[in-house]
Amino acid sequence: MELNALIVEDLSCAGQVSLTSALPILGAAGCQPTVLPTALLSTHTGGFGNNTYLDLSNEMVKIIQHWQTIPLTFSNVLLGYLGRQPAKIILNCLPLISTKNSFILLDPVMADNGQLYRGFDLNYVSQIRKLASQANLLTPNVTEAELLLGQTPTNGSITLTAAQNLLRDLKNVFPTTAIVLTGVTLKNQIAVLGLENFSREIWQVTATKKPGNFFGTGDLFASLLLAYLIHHYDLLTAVKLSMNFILKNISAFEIKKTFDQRFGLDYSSQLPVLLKQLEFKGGK
Ligand code: PXL
Repeated sequence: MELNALIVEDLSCAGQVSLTSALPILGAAGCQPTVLPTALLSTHTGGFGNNTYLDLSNEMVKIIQHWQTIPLTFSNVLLGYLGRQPAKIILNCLPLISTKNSFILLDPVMADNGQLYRGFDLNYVSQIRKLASQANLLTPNVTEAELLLGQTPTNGSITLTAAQNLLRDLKNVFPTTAIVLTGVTLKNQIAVLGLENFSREIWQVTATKKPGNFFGTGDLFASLLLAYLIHHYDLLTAVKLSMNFILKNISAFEIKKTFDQRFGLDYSSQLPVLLKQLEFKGGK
């Protein structure tokens, strides 16, 4: 995979979500990230009250039009929180900014714990469903997986068997897309399940669940995953390393119990580890 990446996500000014974590991770990993911001917000929409929201759909169209005049296409594309209209725009523009061989990771950021994020509705879900069929890798959490399947979301806590069924059902709907189902909570464990294109076998990576609910963890996970994949790690190893990165960061925060988790995870302590792993892999 070539060392370039386009990140299509919102810019939430405060709180480490979306672009504010994907950009430093993919930049540090030497992936020369280019950004296409979908919306500008004062904070993410999850718990800070009346956040501002500027939809950047019109600007995105102009940015892409300009890109058509310069030699710029992307071998890797990370699609995350796409705002309201932007999902439609991306559907139209994806062929213009990617090539036939581009690797598209769609993190269908739209819901968690049984609830759509503020500002999203079932129309957005259906746009994301269309996009998902064009992605090479999909990384939904349990609620997003249920929504993609047209199911009424549960509260996000399911059994292992139900999670495996969810994964298989998704694979039937999106047969050419590898799927990593995140945030499967099993008693005191947290699991990530994967189903790839070359095998019908589901794999699972499990870790002890850490207390707390840091915002932006899913965004961080998707950007780490892409960074490792670009550096030729296989998907299962990339998932293990990404989970490890996040769990180590959370441990660092357990010491600071008063930290307001709405501001997201400070990933900085693990960046040297990431760089060492990528250096070892010889990609930099
Ligand atoms: O971390 C997911 C996310 C990304 N971007 C925005 C959000 C959220 C979750 O609440 O509100 C704007």
